Amino acid sequence: MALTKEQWITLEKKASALRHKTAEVCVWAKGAHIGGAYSSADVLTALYYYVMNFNKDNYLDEDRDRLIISKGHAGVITAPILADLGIVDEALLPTYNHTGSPFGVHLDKRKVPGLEASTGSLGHGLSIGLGLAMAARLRNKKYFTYVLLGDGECDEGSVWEAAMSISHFKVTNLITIVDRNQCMIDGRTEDVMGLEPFADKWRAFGFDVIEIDGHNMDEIVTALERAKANTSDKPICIILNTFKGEGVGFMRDNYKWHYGTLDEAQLAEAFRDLDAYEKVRIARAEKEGK
Ligand SMILES: Cc1ncc(C[n+]2csc(CCOP(=O)(O)OP(=O)(O)O)c2C)c(N)n1
Repeated sequence: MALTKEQWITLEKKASALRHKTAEVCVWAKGAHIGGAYSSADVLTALYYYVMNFNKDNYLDEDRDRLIISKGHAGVITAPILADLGIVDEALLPTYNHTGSPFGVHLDKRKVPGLEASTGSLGHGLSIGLGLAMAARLRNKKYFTYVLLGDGECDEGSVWEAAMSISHFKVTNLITIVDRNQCMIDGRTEDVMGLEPFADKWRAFGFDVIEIDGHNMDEIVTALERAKANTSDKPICIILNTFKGEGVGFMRDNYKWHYGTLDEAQLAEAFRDLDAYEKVRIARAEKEGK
């Protein structure tokens, strides 16, 4: 158990608030990648609000932790997080995906403070993270680099080239995280391009694998802390078993909600679901938290 009950509940409330805000941004944007934002919402909350040394006062410091959101279409939740952290202007969120906005549907590092890399073209984030992590080692810096990949993204060969290098060079200050929601843009991963045995593939590339429920905040934090404390020379890949659209009944586990927008009735239904979901999640933290 990594979290106290209080910390766990605080993170649950934050993840829920972010899911609500993401739905609003999706409406303002007239469409965004909401399904994969929701599968990643819990790990992003754990990273930005508990695990990482990253905040509005240090986001430009050399020693800050780095997170590369390689599945860059999760911008629809990244922008609200950076606004909530006070790094970007919250008043600009309604412009998301509009002409002239600093926020495109994929975020641009040159326009969005706090963003470590412009992503959206899948398959590049792990190599970017590898470079940042090797730079830390060469310069004797203590920061950690985290890279969040989509499972569909792992169809890209470049992911595996980076994986090969990470284990070859024993880059253990890089923590690879995969959002294994089993869905991609136009189908289920196992129908489009089978990934299984997925964990064994990472093992074959020289990684130790931690596989967890990606919607259990305590498991997420425990896994990240275990990865940070790794003293072996094998890098770690955390596979998060998640659901696309987690939190909203009509989106959950449905690849058709990879990208979409919400009309008024759908937004109201989504909010009702998210409110009920928050209650269930908090009840679990109350029951299982210490
Ligand atoms: C190089 C590249 N090819 C294709 C796309 C189009 N695309 C956008 S999202 C996506 C599916 C990604 O699936 P996954 O990584 O599982 O994302 P998630 O389900 O977590 O949202 C694809 C193919 C892209 N953005 N970049």
